[in-house]
Amino acid sequence: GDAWTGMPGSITERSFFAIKPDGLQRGLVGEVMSRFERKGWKLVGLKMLTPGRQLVERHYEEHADKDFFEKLLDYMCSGPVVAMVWEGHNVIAGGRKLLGATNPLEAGAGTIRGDLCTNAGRNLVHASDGPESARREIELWFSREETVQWGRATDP
Ligand code: IDP
Repeated sequence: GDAWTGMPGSITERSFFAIKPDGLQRGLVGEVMSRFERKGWKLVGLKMLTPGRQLVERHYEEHADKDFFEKLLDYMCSGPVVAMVWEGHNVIAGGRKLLGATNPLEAGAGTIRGDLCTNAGRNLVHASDGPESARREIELWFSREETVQWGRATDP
């Protein structure tokens, strides 16, 4: 295929991110997006939606057997999220670094979760955890037409 989901290992690597409902409730959309922009990554997909249960079940299918699964679905479906695709050098691993650990107590100072939240059950932002999940999640949340290919003077 033509890899609209990105080419891992290249500067056109892409990853999926979502600002979770607590991020919108707390008015932290700009703060979170600003950190990605300042890092140097390029926004290539953006939309806002209140996800349905089916979408979130598929998104988190690897956690279906966890005791927190039902609560996780309730949380993720409780209000609008901002779904995003960002592109750039090491955006998959680097995006995870910017977020910090799943449990904000273990997330370092300077990370989004370390700086801005306290609870693993309300940890503000999702980021794909590897090339396979990046591709799977971009395809799950976006159609090809909803992503944008555009150039910046700084890209070369
Ligand atoms: P990640 O978001 O850092 O990739 P995962 O282990 O994939 O973390 O877990 C997915 C999401 O499930 C977390 O972001 C968090 O919202 C929720 N979660 C994970 N562990 C717990 C827990 O122990 N209690 C409550 N929620 C949890």
